[in-house]
Amino acid sequence: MKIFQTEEIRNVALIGAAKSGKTTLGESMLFEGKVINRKGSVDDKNTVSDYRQIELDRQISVHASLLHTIHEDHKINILDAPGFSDFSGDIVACVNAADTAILTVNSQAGVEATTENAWRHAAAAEAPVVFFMNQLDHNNANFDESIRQMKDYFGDKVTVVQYPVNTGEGFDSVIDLMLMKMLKYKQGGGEPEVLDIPAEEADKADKLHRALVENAAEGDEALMEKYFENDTLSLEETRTGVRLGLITRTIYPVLCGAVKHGIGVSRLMEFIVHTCPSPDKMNPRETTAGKAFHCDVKEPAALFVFKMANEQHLGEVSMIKVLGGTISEGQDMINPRNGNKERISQLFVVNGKNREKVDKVVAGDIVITIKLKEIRTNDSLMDPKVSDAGFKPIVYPEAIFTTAVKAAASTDDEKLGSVLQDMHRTDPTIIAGLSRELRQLILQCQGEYHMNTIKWYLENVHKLNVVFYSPKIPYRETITKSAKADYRHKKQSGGSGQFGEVHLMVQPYTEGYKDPTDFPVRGKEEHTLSWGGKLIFANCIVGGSIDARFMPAILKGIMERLEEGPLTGSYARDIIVYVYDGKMHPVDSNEISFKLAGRHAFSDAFKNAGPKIMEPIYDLAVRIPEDMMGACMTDLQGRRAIIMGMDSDGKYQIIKAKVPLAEMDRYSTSLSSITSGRGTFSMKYAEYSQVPSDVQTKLLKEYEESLKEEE
Ligand SMILES: Nc1nc2c(ncn2[C@@H]2O[C@H](COP(=O)(O)OP(=O)(O)OP(=O)(O)O)[C@@H](O)[C@H]2O)c(=O)[nH]1
Ligand SMILES: [Mg+2]
Repeated sequence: MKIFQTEEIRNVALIGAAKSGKTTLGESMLFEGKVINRKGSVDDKNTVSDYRQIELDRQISVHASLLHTIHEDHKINILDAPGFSDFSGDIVACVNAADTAILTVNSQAGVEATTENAWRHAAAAEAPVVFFMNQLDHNNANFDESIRQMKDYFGDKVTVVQYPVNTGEGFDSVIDLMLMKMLKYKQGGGEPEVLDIPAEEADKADKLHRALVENAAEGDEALMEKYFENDTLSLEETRTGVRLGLITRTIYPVLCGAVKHGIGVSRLMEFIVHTCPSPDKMNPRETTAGKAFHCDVKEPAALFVFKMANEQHLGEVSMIKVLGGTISEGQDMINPRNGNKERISQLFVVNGKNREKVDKVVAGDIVITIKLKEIRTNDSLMDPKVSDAGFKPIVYPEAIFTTAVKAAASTDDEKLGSVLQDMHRTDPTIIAGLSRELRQLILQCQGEYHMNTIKWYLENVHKLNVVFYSPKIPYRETITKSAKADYRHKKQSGGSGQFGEVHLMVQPYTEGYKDPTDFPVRGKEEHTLSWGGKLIFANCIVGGSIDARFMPAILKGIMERLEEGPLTGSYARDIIVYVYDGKMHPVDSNEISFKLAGRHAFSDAFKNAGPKIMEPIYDLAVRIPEDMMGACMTDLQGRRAIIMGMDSDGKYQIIKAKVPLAEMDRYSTSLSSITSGRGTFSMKYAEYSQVPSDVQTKLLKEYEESLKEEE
């Protein structure tokens, strides 16, 4: 394959609404570029992009695919992203790696929740966006209404570059406001017939052309001057203006078609080549050391791993974007994360699962490589000259869904843990780890559908049957008043016996607490507990009733009980223990006896000290469309939420609330169904607070029952 130079490369990410036609568009672009000679379809399960078994089973895109096509001797790299929000990890990777996002809109549906999701990720990555309004061959396609919605959601910089003449069955023609021509396509695609704009469209076309040229001129002073001088811009000037506006995100052009029938595809490719920026025209990338790095063949060699994948027959594959210089087979590079040397062994240009070896790639290109020694998503490989820092990492969306998971056969639990760790390598939005406190394997991801995808892989690829269940809540226990208790541990069994007696008092720990006056406090140790909160251990022994050497054993006994709280086995916290009396036996007293006496005395005192269960409370921010406020509030009230305030954000409202974690199981699924996928939320741990008494009663009962089960 020819080596393409930086200016001959365009990188686009196909993002947009679920099922709006991204994969079909990718397939059509390959067909138009003669990279394939037979066009597959998602319905026939034979597209180049959706080639994985899970994608064939479900007829949706689950993972991003890398494709490429050719137009006028330019190479267009295409990253076909999934549309469903559960796969946002890959959407984010694609918009970060590409230079322009082509955001498809289904003209029957306008702006959908998944359209907004794609937009949000493109905006976060500061990626240029070109809209492609698709599916205009449907009788209920509505171009004008979709444009209205797009302006409403994404602002006035949404700029019509093409509009359809005859939507619905038989759709074949569009007015192109940049070329000021009518393009008439054959069913199946190919180059369109270029016709004059019909008289009845002239006024509308002129008006929209003016708006386009004005928006194009706005991004650049020289163009603005030309525009004032000549009252218009040439085609080349308009292209330049739109390109600058794309880079600065001050113009979002809209093209249109019906990609299933090839309508609009060749012109979109021409637009990508002539108007979208080549990689060297993009703003420089920043390294973690704050240095700006220009995507230029003259710069030192540099590449960024934006995605990893496991491919049949190839094993682990790294998708890379070359961000500087030239990368050749056999080249040595440095990974700034660990200082390791990595040798580039093989480079492939790919189209889905088909690949072609190349010996060299130039700055701006996107290819795959294999057999790197120790590599992760977000790693950079740099020329030794500039190996002090890599590129800034992609920031993945935070997990919004948490579940506990276990293998159906407990002997598989270890394998499950390590498979999930592996999955994190190829999808950083899958986060799994064993919680020591909850004694559960906790899986976090982007939603219930994402979880089911993980399940599919576990079952079909790793032959692991798994069970998902609710994660436990990390409750805490504490006390609300002071109480005293004594405990004597005594055991006489033949030879030497065991004896220890401890009298203690417990009191809640609060800032600025006061010590009791019944006994002198001689020494105090403050322990910050690893699970949060404090334990103050006070030695109030007078007259040597317990030897100082037994105090650590008493503390140990108390600590053990704190780790497994007396009420529900959860961690206890924020307690002061005053050990003020006790007894020893000259022969039988030893550490173990005092440990046990301390533990039991503490437990007894705790139970009489108004013990309370505390639960984690989270700060929740829910972003929803205004008209869904009512339903969302009602739902939150059912979750014991306390509403803290409200903010507006354009057409959206942000509800801020404090909610108990225990009420938030599968919240992403409920919110999605209440808001038809439009609502989003984020959650952050805030504090522990006492559970209401009915909840406490329920928890105590549950714990008792679980103890019985264990017996
Ligand atoms: N009539 C018509 N159908 C289309 C068009 N484009 C795509 N489709 C159909 O719409 C469905 C979804 O197409 P895909 O290409 O899988 O859409 P996608 O955006 O890649 O979907 P995801 O990646 O799963 O979000 C398929 O049945 C396509 O055949 C079009 O222009 N016209
Ligand atoms: Mg797709």
